[in-house]
This record gives sequence, C-alpha cells and structure tokens, in this order.
Amino acid sequence: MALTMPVVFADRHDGHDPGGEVWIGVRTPATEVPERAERIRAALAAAGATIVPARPQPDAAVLAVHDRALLAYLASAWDDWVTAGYQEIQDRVVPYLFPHPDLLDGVAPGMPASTAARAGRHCYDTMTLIGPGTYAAARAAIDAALTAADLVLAGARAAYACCRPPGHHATRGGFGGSCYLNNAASAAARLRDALGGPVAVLDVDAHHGNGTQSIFYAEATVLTGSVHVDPGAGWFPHYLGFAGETGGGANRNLPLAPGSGDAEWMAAVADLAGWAKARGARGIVVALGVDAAEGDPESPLRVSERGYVAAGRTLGALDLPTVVVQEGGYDLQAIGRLVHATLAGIEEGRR
Ligand code: SP5
Ligand code: ZN
Repeated sequence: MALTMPVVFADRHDGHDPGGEVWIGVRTPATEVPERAERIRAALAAAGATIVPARPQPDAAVLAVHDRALLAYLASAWDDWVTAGYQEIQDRVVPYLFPHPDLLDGVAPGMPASTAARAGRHCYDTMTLIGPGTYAAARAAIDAALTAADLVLAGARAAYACCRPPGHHATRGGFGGSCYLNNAASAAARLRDALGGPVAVLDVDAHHGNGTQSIFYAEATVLTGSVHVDPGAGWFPHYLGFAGETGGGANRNLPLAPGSGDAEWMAAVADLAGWAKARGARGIVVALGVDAAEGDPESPLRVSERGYVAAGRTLGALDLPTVVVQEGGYDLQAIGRLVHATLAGIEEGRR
C-alpha cells in the first residue's frame, strides 16, 4: 500500500557537506553525508509518497528553542572563518578551545576576538564541522520539521520531515554530534503551542537525544523520552543519557546494553509510548534515527527491519497527531528501507 503521510523535503540539505569529523585529533570521513537524504527520498518516492517542499520559517521559530547567540553564530561562522583567512589552513570550521566550566570557574566568558577561538564557544565536540552550506541546510532542516508540524496541525494525522542535518544533539545554546539546530524540538514547541496541552518527543535514534532533553528538561508541557545505547557502556554522548535523568518526571531515558536487539528495543519503545499516553500527551514527535539497526556503523544495537515496522505500529496505535523527524542512520544501503518500514508501521498501527 502506498504511503499516505506527506513527506517534507528540503533540497538545500545538499549544500551541507560536513567534510569529515575530527576524532581524537584525526580527520576521519564524514558519516552524516548528503546521500543519506537522497536515499530516503528515493525509497519514499518509490513507495508512492507525496513529497512536499519545506516552507521557510522566520527566526522566531528557531528562537523558540534556541538562544539568539547560537543562531547568530551559526549564521556567520563560515563567512567569518573565510574572512579571517583560516580557510587556507582548514577548509571547515573546526574548534580548538572550549569555554569549559573548569576554565571559567563560574566567571561569564568574554567574547573572543579570534574567530578560531569563537569556534568553540557553542560547539561542544570536534566532530561537527561547518562549511559553506551548513547554515542554510540547518535552517532548511528546521523548516522541514516545522512544515511537517504545520501539516499535522492542519489535519494530516502524521507527517514526516526528512531533516538533514539531524538535530537531537543540539541544545538551546550549543551544538555537536553532527547536529546544529534541534529540528524535533522546534516541531514539539509548535505542536505544544497549538494543541494547548502536553506533547511528547519520543526519540528512537541509537544515541541519547541530549539536546532535546536539555531544551525541555523538567518542562511538563513537552515530555522527552529516549531509548538509546547506554552511554555508561562507552557511547556518545557519554556524559548524558542515564536513567537517573528524570527532569522531575518529564524526561525518561531507557539506556540499552550494546548488542541489544528487537526484543529489548521494542520493549523500550512500547514503554515510551505507554508513558506518553499515561501522561496525557496530545501529540507526539518521533525523533527517528535508524542507526539502532543491525549493521549501522555508528551503533552496536541490532534492531531489524521488522523491529522498525513493529515500533511504527506501536507509535501509530497511540492514534495521536504525529510528526516524524529524521535523526541519524548511517548505513546507506539500509537507510531508505528502514525509514519506509517505520512510516509504513505507523500507518498500519492506526488502522
Ligand atoms: C544524529 C546522530 O546520530 N549523531 C551521532 C553522532 C555520534 N558520533 C559519535 C562518534 C564517536 C566517535 N566514533 C569514532 C568514529 C571515527 N571515525
Ligand atoms: Zn544517532
């Protein structure tokens, strides 16, 4: 059966070529590549989906979930890098110094005059590089998420946004983990404002959705739940994602042991769905990373394609207005069919 939910796509994603990731000081190949989105588009178009262009959104929509300083930094980071002449040395913006809490000891940081120093002001890792098209793509991704939210608010039961770059590691004032602006958080804020009640972000990406958690931490109107590989077992984002981070009941983390497969992962997805329902969510945002799949190069979880269909059914059976936002997923051979499997599951689950 053809996929009925609208699929929102932003062509400008392809201007963002991360150009690599600096890991322990070594430049390694990029994982969050433009081909990811093209594979997803091809799979969903083949399934008969209607592709809708992302509608540009005003700064105010971004500022609902981010600090103005982050937005301003991202908007000018590449041009500033070029103006300062660093492009001759390094073809992406790469930080070298971070205003670490133990550097500042409680003193507010000054604004660095050096463009190279400023590169660490908002970026918390060395893996999330900025090139000429990065800002336009990050804006286009948040446009896509908000366009999908608007389609749902206009009556679609569900809508999918093919967001690239992904967003769930971006906090109000910071970015990292291949993410720049938090697409899922922006969609959740818009749903919450329009539905006049609690909404839930349910994050099934293999990594903890630390940015979304932090943006809404202890905020009862946007519940945040995440199933992910246990950061305590050595996985990104390492410092966050533990079960004890409850936000007074508004946040739920379900870390899984490396090697976990369908049974453990599905139980966690069902737990998150039941939790959102019990807490009276009126709408959900599914932060859909498909990197928990067996064979994905970025995670040790072992979820099957059938697992994604089952997760989709469980989320669809909630029968709530649903915005699905793309997060990670790095196996180019699999990403299209895994996203399609999940969306098809959601549509089956509501019948
Ligand atoms: C959106 C999303 O899925 N972001 C995940 C980012 C996790 N990246 C962490 C990479 C950890 C270092 N791995 C070594 C790779 C060497 N190339
Ligand atoms: Zn991930």
